[in-house]
Amino acid sequence: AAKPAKPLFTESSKAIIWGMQNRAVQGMLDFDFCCSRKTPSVVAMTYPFSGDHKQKFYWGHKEILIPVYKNMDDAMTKHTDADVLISFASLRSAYDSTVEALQYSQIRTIAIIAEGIPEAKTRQLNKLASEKGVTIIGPATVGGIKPGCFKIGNTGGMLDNILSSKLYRPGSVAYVSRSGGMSNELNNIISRRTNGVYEGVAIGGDRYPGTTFMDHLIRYNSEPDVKMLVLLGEVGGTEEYKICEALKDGTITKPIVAWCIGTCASMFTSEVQFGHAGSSAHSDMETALAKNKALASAGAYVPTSFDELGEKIQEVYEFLRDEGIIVEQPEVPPPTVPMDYSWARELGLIRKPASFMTSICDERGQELLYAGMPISDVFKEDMGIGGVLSLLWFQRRLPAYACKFIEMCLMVTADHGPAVSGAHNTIVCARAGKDLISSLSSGLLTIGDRFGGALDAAAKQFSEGFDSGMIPMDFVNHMRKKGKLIMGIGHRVKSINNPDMRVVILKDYVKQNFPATPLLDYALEVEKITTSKKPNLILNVDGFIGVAMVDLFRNCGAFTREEANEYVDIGALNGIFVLGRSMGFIGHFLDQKRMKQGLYRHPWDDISYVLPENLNM
Ligand code: Q5B
Repeated sequence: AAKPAKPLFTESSKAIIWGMQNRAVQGMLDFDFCCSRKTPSVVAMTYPFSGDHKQKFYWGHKEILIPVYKNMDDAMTKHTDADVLISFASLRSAYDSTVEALQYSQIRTIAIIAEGIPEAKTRQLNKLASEKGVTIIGPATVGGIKPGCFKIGNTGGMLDNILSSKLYRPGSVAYVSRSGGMSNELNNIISRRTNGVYEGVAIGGDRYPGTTFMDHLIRYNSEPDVKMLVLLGEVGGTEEYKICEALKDGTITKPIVAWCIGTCASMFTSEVQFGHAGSSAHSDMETALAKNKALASAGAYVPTSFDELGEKIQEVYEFLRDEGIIVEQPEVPPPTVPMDYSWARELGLIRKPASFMTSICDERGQELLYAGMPISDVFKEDMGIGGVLSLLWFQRRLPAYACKFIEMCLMVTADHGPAVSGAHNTIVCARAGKDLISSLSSGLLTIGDRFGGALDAAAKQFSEGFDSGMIPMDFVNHMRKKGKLIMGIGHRVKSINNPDMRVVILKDYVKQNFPATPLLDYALEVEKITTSKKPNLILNVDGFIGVAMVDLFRNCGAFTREEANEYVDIGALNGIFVLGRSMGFIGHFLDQKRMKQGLYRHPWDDISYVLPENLNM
């Protein structure tokens, strides 16, 4: 019997991963756990574009930290037990990072996942690796898997696949394929037809793979626990003929089931290039048909089609089992690896009450939805800011006249000069060197009952008076008796002699477009009474918008009475002033910055200092 070759992977193999491939790393750790490995197979990650830090992963239920090093040298010197490098480097950086890894004698195996590395570069890598006695798997591969021991990156797919193909414990069948995708199909076929996979390697689809079919088959042939071999070759190249020679000269002694895919190439009238760089026949010899024929005559078990590959594998396996060459072992269930929350949820296996609910916007799908309406439709229908606001604030489409009214409110409240409280605060804040958001917030925080924030309270007070059947005079007297100011009444500079044009504009529009304005009419009657006492006690811009919005809610047909009241109660209407005036505050901020205004200090002569007399304590 041939001397057993040193296995590429054992249950104590440890890898350094090149690249921030957290999913692949977690997949490897889950595989390790369900194989009952004692320690994780990933000891470190290296990635030149990140600083040194640690990444969190699961080891079964537990959370563990795996170090990430910016420099490969640190990863190697701090983890001298690592003997495998799995490189997820791109085709641009794979060469340099592999050359670098080859400088470290601890590394015995390198898997290169990248596709598209120039062939000349791959050949240089292969030469260097062979000088150093390093096994390269790839490039252009998913890698390989040794059940119970080690899994390269994403090989074998997700955990449910690992479990269903029983890749957590060794079987007796070792395979080699070119294709990573097909290697997963082999895992499936072999697990169904035999006692399972002992080891499987996908050498990769490039013309010059780092290791060849023969490298792995010879290794498997000398491995006592491997009882039969499976080869999945493909159209292109002549590597399969070396296997024919090895079968004939006795280098390969174990039964081998072989199939080269790509037999359909003969159905095409021109040369066919399949998915891999190497999968194209340049001569008759390189066709899948010719290679299958040669393999069969060399003594391999060759099915008549890929569909029959499983049956052929089963046939050979059952023969070996019946001969006592393969002794089936009792199945031991693998340890349970907890399922990731997101995956379990996707499979519909778990549910959890959300801690957070939303009903206005959904950004998860292909297209952003405002209250269920795709953003492209919002533009198609030219809904404008008023329409967007109606969707996001009220979850419904309001009639066009209502959207226009909302936009008009935003326009008239956009600014009212630098002297008003909010603009003043914004300006002082900007001049103190603060940023836009701080200055804007400073202005917004000034909005309240007296300044700009009287819309909701006005809507509520006038509604209560009107709904309770109080005539306007009684309402005014009632408020006075309670010692309360009527919200939405009064202005510092505007009066009946100096009317507020903003209110005039809105009033004209509302009178012409709203279906009914009972509350506004009531408020205007109140205004007549208050202005007869003092000319500045007008229905101000806050009060006007407040009562007009109540008329809109109650009469546009889009809200129930309860909904109309609720929007007032929850403070929606002040939002109109806040939103509108934000435009002005931002304008004031930019204005101050543009004019390079320095720190504001209030002049002493404008402050009356009224301290208590010296108390002579
Ligand atoms: N009296 C607005 O006051 C102001 C009365 C009233 C009954 C009233 C005041 C008020 C309610 C809140 C309100 C929004 C503080 C205003 C806005 C946006 C702005 C701002 C801008 C912009 C003005 C004098 C006499 C007193 C008071 C009586 C006053 N208000 N009676 N109900 N509401 N209104 N805020 O002029 O007998 O002499 O003691 O709080 O609606 O913020 O441009 O500046 O776009 O930025 O200082 O338009 O009306 O009057 O407090 O000296 O009172 O009138 O009881 O009577 P004034 P005061 P008496 S819009």
